[in-house]
Amino acid sequence: LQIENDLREAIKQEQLCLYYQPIIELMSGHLSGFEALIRWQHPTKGLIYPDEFIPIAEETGLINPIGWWVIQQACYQLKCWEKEHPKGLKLSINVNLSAQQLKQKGLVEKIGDLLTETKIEGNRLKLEITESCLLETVTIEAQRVNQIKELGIGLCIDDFGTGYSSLSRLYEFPIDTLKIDRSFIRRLEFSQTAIVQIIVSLAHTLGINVVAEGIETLEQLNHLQGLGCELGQGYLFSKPVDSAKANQLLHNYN
Ligand code: G
Ligand code: G
Ligand code: MN
Ligand code: NA
Repeated sequence: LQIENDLREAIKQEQLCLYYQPIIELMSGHLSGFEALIRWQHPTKGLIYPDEFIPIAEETGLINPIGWWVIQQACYQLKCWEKEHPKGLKLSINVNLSAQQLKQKGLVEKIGDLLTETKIEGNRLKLEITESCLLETVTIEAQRVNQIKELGIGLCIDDFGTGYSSLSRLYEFPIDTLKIDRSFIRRLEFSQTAIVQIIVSLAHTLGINVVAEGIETLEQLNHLQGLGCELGQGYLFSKPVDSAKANQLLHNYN
């Protein structure tokens, strides 16, 4: 496959990069952190979005080196921002993790070493896994999830409400955050608030944080504030931006 070869080359030639989308505290408007979203700066095709190459990376196993690169890059970026904003910057970065990465032996040890090496506290890093990924986990991967948690790293369930939910998994895993899928946020416009309301109250009852995804309008924001949803991201605040622009956002917010 041409794209597979190109992707191998992309890793070597450092054509991959991370974009960052702000995650905002909805009550105060403060910046809580960023979600890292991978992009591929292709030499001839321009900027390629993850939907076009992550599935191929997953099929070919290239997701492991790529995913590892993402985690490293996120830690280096945190380090970099810390230097530029020395006054107690308490940002975190969310990284998306593929199901396959959890199957990797040695993943947790590698992450632990990286945190030690970069002197980054575990709680500055959050790993997002989808609800279907969590449902599929077998014992060994479940152990890995728990070991990740022991490093202090946050665990987020991405696209919550769209996969095959097994609510009992919320008890089995040390989950910090539910990310409400943007399809439910879109429906707030039509006053379909019930599902968001239920997810927020479920999360809060369990002592879990909630992030609303895909907030595009003030009306949606007002609904979410009314429902007590504490965190959000979406085009209303900012689209995903490159690291230089994210750095500017840091200056504006802090
Ligand atoms: O901008 P957006 O097109 O960035 O992202 C589309 C999808 O790609 C999202 O579902 C997101 O979870 C996924 N994605 C983005 N970056 C990464 C990454 O670094 N690793 C994995 N596994 N998925 C990612
Ligand atoms: O599945 P994941 O949540 O990780 O995907 C994030 C995806 O959502 C990225 O493709 C990102 O570019 C996109 N996104 C982020 N904010 C918005 C938004 O406000 N509206 C829409 N339509 N997409 C968004
Ligand atoms: Mn995500
Ligand atoms: Na999501």
